[in-house]
Amino acid sequence: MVAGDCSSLCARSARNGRVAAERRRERHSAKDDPPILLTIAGFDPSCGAGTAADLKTFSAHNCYGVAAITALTVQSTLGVISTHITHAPELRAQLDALAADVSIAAVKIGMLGSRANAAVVAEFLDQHQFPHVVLDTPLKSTSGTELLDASGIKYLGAELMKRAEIVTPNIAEAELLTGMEIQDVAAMEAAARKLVELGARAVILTGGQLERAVDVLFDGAEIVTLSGDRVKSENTHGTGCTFASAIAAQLALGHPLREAAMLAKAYVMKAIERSFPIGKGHGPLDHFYRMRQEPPARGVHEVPQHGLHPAAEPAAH
Ligand code: PXL
Repeated sequence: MVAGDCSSLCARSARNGRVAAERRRERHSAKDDPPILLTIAGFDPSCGAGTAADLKTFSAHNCYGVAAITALTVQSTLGVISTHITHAPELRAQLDALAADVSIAAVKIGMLGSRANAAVVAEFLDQHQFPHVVLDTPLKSTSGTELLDASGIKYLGAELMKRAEIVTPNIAEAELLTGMEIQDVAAMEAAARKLVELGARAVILTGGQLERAVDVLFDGAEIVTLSGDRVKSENTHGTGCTFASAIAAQLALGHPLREAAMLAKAYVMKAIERSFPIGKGHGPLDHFYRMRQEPPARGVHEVPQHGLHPAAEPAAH
């Protein structure tokens, strides 16, 4: 075969592929498709936190996830070794490519790395007005590595908080953002109010570090405390990312804010409870615990009553 034959054949088969894909799209009804959620966050190679945790959470809620990477972190379950922040134009290009292609039902924002990236995200949100935006605020890793630079933290407080439907800091992050000291639930409530004064539309301040795992939700009108038992586990890496992503998924699925927060808290508690260690340090949650059924107890068997075999059907008289 000569080269010309091959290239015209290839062009024809590519054209046929495109036409077939177009026909499939036309026949397809989008009504029952899962919502598409975008995470804007860093990559953690141990896949406990960041984009990997977010995408697993979206999938566990029957949503489809896409991701724009703000940083490559070098880390394992033992902690963060280094971070390599994505340059702002590259982040912008990822966001533009995704928004031009898919319809985004909700955005979850995690590690941003730099003020320049935070500014790109603010601009992107202004341009698109997405139905739901959840802003998580990972500022430092547990091992102390900076996840957002100092001017980025100021920018987040002044510019990003007001663009989100809900902000989800933990106690240490709320202390950094408000300058307040938080040691009990009363102080959590005061800090949640302060964050709303500073521009947040709603805040859920997570108190996983406290003896009782109480979260405080303030939507500018009413304070709601969500309490739960502290789940004892070493496998808590990525809890914040998972919680914020679960809220984004529940909002995209149509739940109102308070309900979305309660469902997300229940999911996170169960995912910690069912977690398993994968390395020598803090392991991830089990995002897919719902897919892992406990095996039946030994000697106990569920016998289907109908439809297995004519012998299993009730006799017709
Ligand atoms: O858990 C906060 C967090 C978020 N995102 C990324 C991280 C971490 C903590 O290490 O690495 C990418």
